[in-house]
Amino acid sequence: MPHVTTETRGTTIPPRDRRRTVVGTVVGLLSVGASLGAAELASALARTASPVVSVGDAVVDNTPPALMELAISLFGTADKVVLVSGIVIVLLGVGAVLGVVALRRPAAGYAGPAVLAAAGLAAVLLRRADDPGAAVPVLVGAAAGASALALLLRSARGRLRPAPAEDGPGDASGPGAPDVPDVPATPRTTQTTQADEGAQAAENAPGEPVARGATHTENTPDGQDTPATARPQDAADPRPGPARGPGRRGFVLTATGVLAASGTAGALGRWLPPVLGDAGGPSSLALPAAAEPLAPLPSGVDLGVPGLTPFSTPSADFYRIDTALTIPRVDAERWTLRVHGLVDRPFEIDMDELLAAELVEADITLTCVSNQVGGDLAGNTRWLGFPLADLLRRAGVQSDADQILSTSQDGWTCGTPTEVVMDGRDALLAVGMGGEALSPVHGFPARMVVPGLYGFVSATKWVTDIKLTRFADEQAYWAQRGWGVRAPIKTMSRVDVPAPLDRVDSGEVVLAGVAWAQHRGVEAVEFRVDDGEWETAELAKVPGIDTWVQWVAETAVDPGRHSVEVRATDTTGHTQPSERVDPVPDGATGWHRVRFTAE
Ligand SMILES: Nc1nc2c(c(=O)[nH]1)N[C@H]1C(S)=C(S)[C@@H](COP(=O)(O)O)O[C@H]1N2
Ligand SMILES: [Mo]
Repeated sequence: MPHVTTETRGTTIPPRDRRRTVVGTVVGLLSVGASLGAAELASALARTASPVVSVGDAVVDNTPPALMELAISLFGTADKVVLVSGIVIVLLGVGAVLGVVALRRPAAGYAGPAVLAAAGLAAVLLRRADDPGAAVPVLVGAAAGASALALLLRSARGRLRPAPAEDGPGDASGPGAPDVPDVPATPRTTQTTQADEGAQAAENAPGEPVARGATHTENTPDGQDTPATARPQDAADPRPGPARGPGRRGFVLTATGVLAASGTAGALGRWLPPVLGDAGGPSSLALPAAAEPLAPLPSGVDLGVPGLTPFSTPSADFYRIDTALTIPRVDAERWTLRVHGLVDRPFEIDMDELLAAELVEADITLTCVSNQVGGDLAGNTRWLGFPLADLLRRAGVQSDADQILSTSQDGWTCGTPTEVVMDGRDALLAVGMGGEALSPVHGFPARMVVPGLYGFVSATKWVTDIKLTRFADEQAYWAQRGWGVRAPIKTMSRVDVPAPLDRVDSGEVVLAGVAWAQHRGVEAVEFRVDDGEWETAELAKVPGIDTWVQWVAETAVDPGRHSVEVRATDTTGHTQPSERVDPVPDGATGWHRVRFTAE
């Protein structure tokens, strides 16, 4: 297809401009790719945060709570993948534009990586003030990106030599078009005129770091620059045709090389950390038994209704909510917890000392404040840990310290009312769940769990610091973003069976679900079918007041569409209200309703 022009919104784009755009885009994308790949590898080797992740963390930190809610409800736990992909896509997009600009104005092209690097440095250093090493991958990435840009620009210039009038078929092809066997070195033909040469020189100006005149060079397939003074030889070349050979092949080779190198670096960067960091994982931690093991769960906690949430949540199925884009990998050997602030005797404890202490067990249902009515951001397990109250007593809490401000290894903070932790409930510095060490996603090697409080004000994972302070003086992560400060878990109930839009046989139908009112205990669960009279459901056994409880009922229904609604009453006599309230700022309310069809 010689002499192809492209019609775009009425504008005729000459083939060379289009080629320029395509080549520039490729140059930009590959430069960004090189930058990201090198940064990933550098972060793995330097054992520090990946810049993409740090930027993501900075985005998360500065996202308004309402938007955060939206993201969580839209993408669930995939919100992290969406965010990281979004950042990479934006970077690639910026890279593509910069690549096109750089072909014309290399100076502007190089300003791109410089500005991006500065922004990256700012994000990384603000977010990881404690880890200046996190700047290393940003700088390595910027250097790699700039080098790739230089390399690609140099060979792209060969690719984009102005073509003679007798352009051949190869001319219309972009980098993605099927390749035509390349012409060997210096196939420039006599058709290349002085005028072309002049146009090229003009095009490269201003500021392009290319020597012109006698030293004007172009790329040959073996990557060597051949002085353009070889022109007389060119003139001897008998073949008519396009000036497409050396530049094209050189560019494709360079581009492929850059792509392969960045892909390899990126893959290594992703693959290395788990390999390097394996020492110190949960499997290396031998948990002692509790000093006084808790009685086994009473038989009858599980009603065994098909489709009903099991009483004990396997760790692998336990919901996960946190702001961490990559799971902090904490070495138990090096882990310490500092207890300080408004205390008489600040101290630090390490894992050996913690495991040697008298550990206790407790059955506690954890719940996220972001859980919607009918949602599944709740899980129940048997925790193993050291009583937080004993830890605080050892430090000697001063009377005005109404807030326990805990901080995770990755800098998340959480404010818990001191009086709640000290009131005798099983608030734990937990090291185990479900009979095993905590898994990395659930806070290995140590986290907090406080029965009766939503996770965001109590359940700090990867906890490394506990500071006694005052609510009036310091605000934790979510409090700074408009969420509640004291957030007891609201009484809630859910229908699991039938599942929404299920089809069941008419006649007797089994209804079942779970209800919770941690640290108050569920007194009763009621249900009603098709907005009829409230009826009382049967409750399963529970080990205490800190867990959820399964409920079950039977009802007779005719063929047709039906709904079932549920509400719980806790032992204080409080019945969950029908009024629908959003999770922000301190938990949703409302009755869960499920629609189903009997046939
Ligand atoms: N370090 C850290 N701990 C955290 C959070 C967090 O973002 N970072 N989120 C909290 C919230 S909002 C909840 S609901 C619980 C969830 O714990 P899980 O992921 O083990 O279920 O962890 C809490 N602990
Ligand atoms: Mo949460």
